[in-house]
Amino acid sequence: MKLDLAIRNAQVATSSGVFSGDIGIFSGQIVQLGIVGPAATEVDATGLIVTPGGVDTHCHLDEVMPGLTHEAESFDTGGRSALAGGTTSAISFIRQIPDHDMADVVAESMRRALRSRIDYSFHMTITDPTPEILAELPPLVAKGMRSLKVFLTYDISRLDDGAFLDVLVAARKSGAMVAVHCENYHAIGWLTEKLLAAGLTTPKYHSWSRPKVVEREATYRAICLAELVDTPIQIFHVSCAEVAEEIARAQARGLKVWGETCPQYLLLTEDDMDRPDGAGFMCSPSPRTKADHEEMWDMIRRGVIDVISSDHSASNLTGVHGKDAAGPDASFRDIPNGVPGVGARMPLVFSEGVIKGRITLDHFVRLTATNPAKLYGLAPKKGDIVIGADADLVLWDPTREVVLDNTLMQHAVDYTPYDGIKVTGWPVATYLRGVRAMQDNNVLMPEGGGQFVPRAPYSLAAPRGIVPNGFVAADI
Ligand code: DUC
Ligand code: ZN
Ligand code: ZN
Repeated sequence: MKLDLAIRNAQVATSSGVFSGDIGIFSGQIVQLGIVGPAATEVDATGLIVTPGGVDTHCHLDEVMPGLTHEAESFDTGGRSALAGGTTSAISFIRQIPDHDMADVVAESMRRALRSRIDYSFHMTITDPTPEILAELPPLVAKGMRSLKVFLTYDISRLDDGAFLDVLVAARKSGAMVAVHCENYHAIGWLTEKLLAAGLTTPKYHSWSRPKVVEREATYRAICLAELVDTPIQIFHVSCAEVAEEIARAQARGLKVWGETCPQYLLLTEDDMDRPDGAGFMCSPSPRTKADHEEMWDMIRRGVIDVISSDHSASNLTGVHGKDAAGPDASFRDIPNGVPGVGARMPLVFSEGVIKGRITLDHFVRLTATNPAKLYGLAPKKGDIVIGADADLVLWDPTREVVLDNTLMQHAVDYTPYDGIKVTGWPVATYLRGVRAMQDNNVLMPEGGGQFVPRAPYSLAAPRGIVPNGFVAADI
């Protein structure tokens, strides 16, 4: 058989180790590894490292919001940024919108995603689990959107404990994973009122309004409620070791609880929000301190945190929907949360993790590709360099030094919070299903080149079969 593409003489980094050799690709898939046969297209990767394409399982791209508005980042521009930074698949969000059937929002989201340059799937965010909405979920999960997302804070989206339990049970019954944003809504609201009344309104007080303990309390509560009804969960965007400790305790008890963090909790600090452009660093949970970053790397090395996603959430600094839209003296309460990061994630983790010696190369692969792909049912197609997987690959120059700036991100957002950070190691080429999608910062994959990836039932999302009593098991 003549291969379509051979990538030769690379350091090939897989989830289980690194070897020197070739990768053979036919019809978009990896078909040979080691020493491979002749190919129509030959790529010499001498001196380069090849990793699987990044899998970013927490990425807000053109999410349909109330009023059916558009976000700053479309699937086109977000996909362009992803490819520039070595990410080939993402899971975005389909949010329940008041007075709309879930199926309508699914249809609109699918329409928007037709512009994607990368492969994609969706989490479905449930903001009001009425019986009608819950009844809509099983067929949508069966179509491959095999995960639900809930918020325990934010006025427009938070669920109370009973509603959260309803979603957990709906997920268990339909075979979906649940992702949870954990912060205590009432504590944040109460603290916010007190801060604003005291005149403490600037972006730095965003972090004062949501200290670690509000994240830790909600994480512990989410874990307990998930244990009560035996539903696997992933805790989104863990910001500090105190929160990760709650996950570690749950894991030690054998619960199916996983933890994700993001580059903002490994690089940004609460002091960044005290800069003149501090609004650009506001996200929730809040960035913490440099000491917290090191503790989080420990949690990563221990395996308590096993996924690093971007939580790419794009508000411009300027413009009508931007972070400065409420004026220069706006209180932190009125400034949109979220930082862009889909393009920066892989280079930042490669440089801060692998090059600085905090993690091994195969651990980098697991954190940024294999584990998220497994946890959300994208494996074995996505997330590793193995025979039969999609040929989603990144070629890295491990010696290239690059100072990040917004142009390199290639997203639609007007800033990056990582501006000025120097990284060592840079993606020089990205392949999606065997097609060269980026070369030397030029994104070649056209708008619409990405595909929806339906996710089949998978074991990590299955319940353990351990509940407090027979009533919970059988009747709820
Ligand atoms: N936090 C979220 O929960 N979602 C998007 C942005 C943010 O900062
Ligand atoms: Zn969140
Ligand atoms: Zn998010």
